[in-house]
Amino acid sequence: PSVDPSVPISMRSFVLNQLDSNQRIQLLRRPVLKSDEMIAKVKPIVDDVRHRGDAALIELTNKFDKAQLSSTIVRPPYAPDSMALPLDVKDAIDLAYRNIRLFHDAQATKVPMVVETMPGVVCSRFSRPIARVGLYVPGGTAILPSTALMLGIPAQVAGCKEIVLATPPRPDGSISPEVMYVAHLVGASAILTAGGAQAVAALAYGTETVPKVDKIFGPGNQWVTAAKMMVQNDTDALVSIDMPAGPSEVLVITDSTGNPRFIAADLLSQAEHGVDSQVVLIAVNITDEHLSAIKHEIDVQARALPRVDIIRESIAKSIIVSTNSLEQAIEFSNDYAPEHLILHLENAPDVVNKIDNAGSVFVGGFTPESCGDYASGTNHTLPTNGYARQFSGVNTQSFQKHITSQEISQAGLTALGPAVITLAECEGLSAHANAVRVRLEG
Ligand code: HSO
Ligand code: ZN
Repeated sequence: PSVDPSVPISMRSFVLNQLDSNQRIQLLRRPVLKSDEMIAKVKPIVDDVRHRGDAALIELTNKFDKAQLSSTIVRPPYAPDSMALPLDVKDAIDLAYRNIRLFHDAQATKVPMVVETMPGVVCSRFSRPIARVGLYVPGGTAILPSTALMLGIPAQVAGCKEIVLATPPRPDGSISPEVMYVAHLVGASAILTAGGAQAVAALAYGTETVPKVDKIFGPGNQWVTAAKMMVQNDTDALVSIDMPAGPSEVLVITDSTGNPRFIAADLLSQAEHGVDSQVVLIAVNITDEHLSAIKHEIDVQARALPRVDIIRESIAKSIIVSTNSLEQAIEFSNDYAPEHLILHLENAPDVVNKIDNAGSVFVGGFTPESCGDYASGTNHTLPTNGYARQFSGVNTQSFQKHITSQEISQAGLTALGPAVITLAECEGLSAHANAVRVRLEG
């Protein structure tokens, strides 16, 4: 589509106090995901891979990725040539690996939790890795080795036995050396050179060569998301997924201390992900001049970016909400439940304990989201679409199950048993009551 370059790249503006409740609800809304429609489209693909296995996978990879492969699975040792990188890129990946590893190591449940609820009644909980996991690393408009790190590191830390990293191949059939290098670092046991719904189906059901996995992680386009939702609902597949995914989001709250250049840069870093990226700025008590300076920076910086065409579309759908109350700003943000929340506020650290819903929080003017996207240590696979109300981002425990256990002594049963008998009789389940009685009668 032709764009008029004289039209400013600007967000729509609203004043929080002037919104009626319907308008407020409207602003909190994300684009509707046409999941039923997408599920109807991916079903034939998923069924095909499920029934014809590798043959279907190879045909679909040829059709969608234009790559001609005789096998879609690569096992280690990965060829050194396939992961040859410029030194600065390798060093940057190594630094990111180190930080993400440190943060995810600290999250692992290592020692069992043990609670003696009554004398002689010992309850405990211990963790085990999910044995086989599939990690989806999108291809498309950008290569995403960072996503391979964000999914591979917690899988490695948790001790998953089979780590299958799926990613669409390039037309020559190869995978980018960055992703290959990360696969090597995280100890991926196989690389599935396929993308889209066909990759998800192969992971969920397995094929002659692709191992079936127990849980599928990772972001993806609508095809990938619909396929994940579909296989999760199939009890034959017996597979779970990390979380429902939607377009990426950032919400920035600023006050009069916010630096317009920093704020604009943060908003644009999210806007460049895709035309559906959700970008929100809440301005607390700032002057018209300050707001104009932010808008000016957005326009100027956007025009200098290679992905300006994507940004033009996403920024046009984005919003600035002005308010004179920090409390109202926080309330709006908690209601929105953003994937990323950036606090460009004078007392940013003090605001953190008022945040109830967000995927990840970036505190203060020197904490760009980009650092969390790549290398500070936190995970960038986060809940979108308002799901931050009930979901956490991907973390080490996403790759673990927690098993409870108990051990009761004879004295413990003597103390606890009568209550269990009473409750069992209450429910009319006498066999349950008997299981205690036979022991107490000794
Ligand atoms: N911001 C994205 C993650 C990402 N950014 C990957 C750059 N690369 C998640 O919302
Ligand atoms: Zn990003």
